[in-house]
Amino acid sequence: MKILYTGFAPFGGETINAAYEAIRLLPDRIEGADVVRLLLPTVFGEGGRVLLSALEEKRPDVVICVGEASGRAAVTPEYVAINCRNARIPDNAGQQPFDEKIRPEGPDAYFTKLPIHDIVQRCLEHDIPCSVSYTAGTYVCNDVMYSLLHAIRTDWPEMTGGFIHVPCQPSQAKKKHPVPPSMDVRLASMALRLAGEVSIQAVNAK
Ligand code: PCA
Repeated sequence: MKILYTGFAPFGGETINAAYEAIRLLPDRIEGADVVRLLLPTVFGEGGRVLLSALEEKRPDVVICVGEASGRAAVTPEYVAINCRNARIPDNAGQQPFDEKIRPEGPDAYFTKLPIHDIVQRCLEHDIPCSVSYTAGTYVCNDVMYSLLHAIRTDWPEMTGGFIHVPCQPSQAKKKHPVPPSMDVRLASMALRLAGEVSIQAVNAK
C-alpha cells in the first residue's frame, strides 16, 4: 500500500506553507503503507498537472492533498471540489483567473470519497479541532482537488483521494493584522497522520 501526501509551495508573500511543513513531519510509514510526499506548485493548472503525473508514476492507493487555509481555526477535510477558478490574489505564476471553468467539459462538482466524517471523529478523539468543510474555495487548492477527483473518476477508479486544509502556523499568524487563528505544525501533522490511518483502514475494510 502507498499513500501520497501533497503540499504546496508558499504563496501570497509567505515564506513557508503550513501544509507542506506538516507533511514534512509525517512518518515514512502509516498503518503499514509507504508514505510518499510531493510538493506542488501554487499555480492554476500546473499544480494539477504535477499531481496527475505523480499518480501515473507512483500509483498510490490513497491520495491526501493538503493546503493552507489562513483564517480557519480547525483542520478541515473538504467535501466537494467545484469546476470554477476565481482568484482573489495572483498565483505564483501571476495568473488571476475570474469565473473560469477548470474543465469546460467536466461536471460542476465532485464529492470526495475519503472517509472525511471518520477523519473528523478520529481527530476530535485526539483533541485536535477538526470539522468537515463544504467549500475548498475557488483558488489553487480547489483546482488541484477538482483535478484529482476528475482523474480518479475517469482513470483511477480504485484510488481514494481528497483534500484537507490546515490552519496557518503561529509564526505566520503573528505577523498578520488582524491576527488569524493558527495551529502548531505538530498538531496539524498529527491530524494528517490520523487522516491517513483512517483512510487506509477504510480501504482495507473494502
Ligand atoms: N492554499 C491555497 C493554495 C495553496 C495553499 O496552500 C488555497 O487554499 O487555495
